[in-house]
Amino acid sequence: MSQPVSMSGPRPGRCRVCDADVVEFLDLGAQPLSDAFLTPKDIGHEFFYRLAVGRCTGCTMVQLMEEVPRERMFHAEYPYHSSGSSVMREHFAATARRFLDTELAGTEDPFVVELGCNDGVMLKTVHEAGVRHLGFEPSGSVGRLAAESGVRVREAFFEESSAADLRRREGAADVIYAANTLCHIPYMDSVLRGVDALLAADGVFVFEDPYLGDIVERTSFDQIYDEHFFFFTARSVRAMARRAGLELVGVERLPVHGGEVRYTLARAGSRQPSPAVAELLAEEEARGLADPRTLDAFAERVARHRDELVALLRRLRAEGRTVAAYGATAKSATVTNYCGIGTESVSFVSDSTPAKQDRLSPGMHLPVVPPEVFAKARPDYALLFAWNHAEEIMRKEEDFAREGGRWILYVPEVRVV
Ligand code: DWN
Ligand code: SAH
Ligand code: ZN
Repeated sequence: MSQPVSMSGPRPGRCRVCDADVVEFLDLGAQPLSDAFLTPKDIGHEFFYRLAVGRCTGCTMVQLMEEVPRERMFHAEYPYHSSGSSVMREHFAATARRFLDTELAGTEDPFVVELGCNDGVMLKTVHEAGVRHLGFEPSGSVGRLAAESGVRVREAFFEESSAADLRRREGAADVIYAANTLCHIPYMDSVLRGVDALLAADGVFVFEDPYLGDIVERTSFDQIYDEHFFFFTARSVRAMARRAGLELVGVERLPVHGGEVRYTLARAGSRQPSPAVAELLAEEEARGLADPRTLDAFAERVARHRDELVALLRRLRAEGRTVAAYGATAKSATVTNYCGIGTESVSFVSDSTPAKQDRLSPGMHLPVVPPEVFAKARPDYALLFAWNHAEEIMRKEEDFAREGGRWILYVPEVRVV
């Protein structure tokens, strides 16, 4: 294992990027670990923290007010498998091919490093192309699956010490990549020093994470949970990059996971920023994305959507309808615990992940069952917790709708389809 970094971090209310004051704009209350699916003996021993979000008065970075120690979240039983969605498998295969065909074309003996490679969903393609690579993956449960498909994995957190160690042993990386991982890392200073130690002079650091612009636009408040510490914008990422001697040279909006942005950072002066960077910065400015009033209005909509969802579930229950849920997402911990959705309103959650099945959802203890149980139970309604995979799931479960079942969505609005 690599060296520990200061896990407690600065006092709450100080920015984890620039140390200026952070002002809270949304409190989602006491929450359990979003990916801690329980066995009956775990009941009564759950870890709770206060889930609240604020905005930095200096660099505008939106971030959690309280930090959960990383070992509580990412460990040998981490249950999320990135390859559980065919859309995501294709997304990451295309990402790898893009690196191989453009960024790395012509580079002699290229080296690709990934933070949070999970089950190898992206690096598998890099490995199959015979390209040198390494994935950092602290969660042994999923890292093992990556290794089984031939991917080189280091069971460690990426941070300054582990990155510098890799640089000494294997040389500089041409591409450092992180999908849905950088936003999980409060100790950003250490990670950026690690990137500085490891990145080749003309290399790129590419990462993609849920975009604050989409979260605000769609009121997708369930993107806020323990693992999602930062909520990036082009503006806050550019400020963060500059503090580390890096420049934001590319941005690309992605449709996956309900709306993300892929950011490309390079050493300052090594590349010309693409016009898309200035365009997105201007769009954010025009939308007032960094304006506290925009975030206060978002917080008001969150409370309204909660009230509407709770009212809908109460009405369906009064009418004697049966309601199940679909997708035991990490995101749904926020929804169920913030809205108080327990087994009186949703009888179970269907999920295809073996590590989540036959367990109880964190905090509200909804039983998680395999999809076959969902098909047999034929509930009247299904609350789609995995709304980001709506198309894929509705296609897979077309029998449900054909036989009269209705989907309940709560992003971007509470509605029945
Ligand atoms: O950032 C993160 C993202 C990438 O993944 C992590 N912090 C944790 C995790 O978040 P999540 O659990 O909200 O991710 P998903 O991809 O929305 O989870 C989908 C869930 O639904 C999985 O448990 C698998 C399940 N599923 C299913 O049962 N049938 C998914 C699909 C596509 C299906 O057809
Ligand atoms: N890249 C995958 C996985 C996202 S889940 C995808 O997009 O689907 C986030 C992953 O990051 C988890 O597997 C977790 O174990 C890992 N992780 C958390 N902190 C990390 C760190 N400091 N370095 C590397 N991986 C980390
Ligand atoms: Zn800041």
